[in-house]
Amino acid sequence: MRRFLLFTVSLTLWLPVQLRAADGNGLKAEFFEGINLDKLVATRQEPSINFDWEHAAPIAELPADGFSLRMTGWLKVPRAGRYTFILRGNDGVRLWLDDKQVINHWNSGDVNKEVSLELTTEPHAIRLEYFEVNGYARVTLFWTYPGAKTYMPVPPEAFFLDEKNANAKPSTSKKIPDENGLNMEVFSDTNVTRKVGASGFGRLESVWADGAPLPDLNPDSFSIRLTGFLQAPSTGRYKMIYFSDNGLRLSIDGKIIFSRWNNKTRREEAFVELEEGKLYSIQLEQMDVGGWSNFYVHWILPDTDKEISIAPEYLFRTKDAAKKKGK
Ligand SMILES: [Ca+2]
Ligand SMILES: [Ca+2]
Ligand SMILES: [Ca+2]
Repeated sequence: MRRFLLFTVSLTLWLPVQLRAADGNGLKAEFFEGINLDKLVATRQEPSINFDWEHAAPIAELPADGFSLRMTGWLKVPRAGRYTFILRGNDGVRLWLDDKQVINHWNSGDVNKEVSLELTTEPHAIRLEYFEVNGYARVTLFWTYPGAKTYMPVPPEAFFLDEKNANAKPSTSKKIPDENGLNMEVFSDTNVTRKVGASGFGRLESVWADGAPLPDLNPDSFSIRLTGFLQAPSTGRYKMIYFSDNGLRLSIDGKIIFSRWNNKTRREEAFVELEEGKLYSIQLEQMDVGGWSNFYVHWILPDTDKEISIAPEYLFRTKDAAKKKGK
């Protein structure tokens, strides 16, 4: 009950309350070969529905083209009322809420579909299906909630792996680790100065689109800072690749990997040596000065040639979280 209250209060006030993720945040993600959920190749936990794979593969086991994804879990809204959900991406999407299909666009090409629904604060079963046939691959679920001025990606704090977690009753069952991902600070200027909020954040990528990271933030003048730890899956030379609209800075163990803080939109690459199992502190800053905004950081592992998304299992909010995970 305490956790339930904390969650409700945090999302209701949002600014400047520090969000604390309850145990069991996230969604179950099943990745399939083929565009029709054909052959299951991996199951993992993902913090939210906010992916920008561009031309890369989501995970090493999958090709960059011709895959599909099913995400399931529970959605809990911060207060009762009318919510507008917007699904944007490329290619096909299907969305169910409370076992009712609310969006169905199972075609190739860009998609931008919305649905408006009255929701209670009870947990709502959610299911997303997605496929990528070729070219660009991305999918983000946005919402606007009652009283909000802008829309934003539905944050990880609103997703739960099971109904019990969503109700946040004290549970004696095995805890699902929620330490993966990073810490996010949000600023109401383009120079990471005026801090207006903080929360957990799952990945080194986000599509803000024409919206903002927080509901009342000016979508054309904001910046964010992500901090935490990165663990490398193998030893060797990594090619790091980023894209950002607009500026982006990335440092690993205090060493600057990328630094481009201007109004341009650009993709760039750099090499970095990493050791298997070692924990590296990581900091990413990103900003938008107007219009569309998104960013991602991908990597190509040593002795491979496939660009892939950095999965949340390699990202940790704290050093302790990574140590716990390693056991
Ligand atoms: Ca595509
Ligand atoms: Ca913008
Ligand atoms: Ca922009």
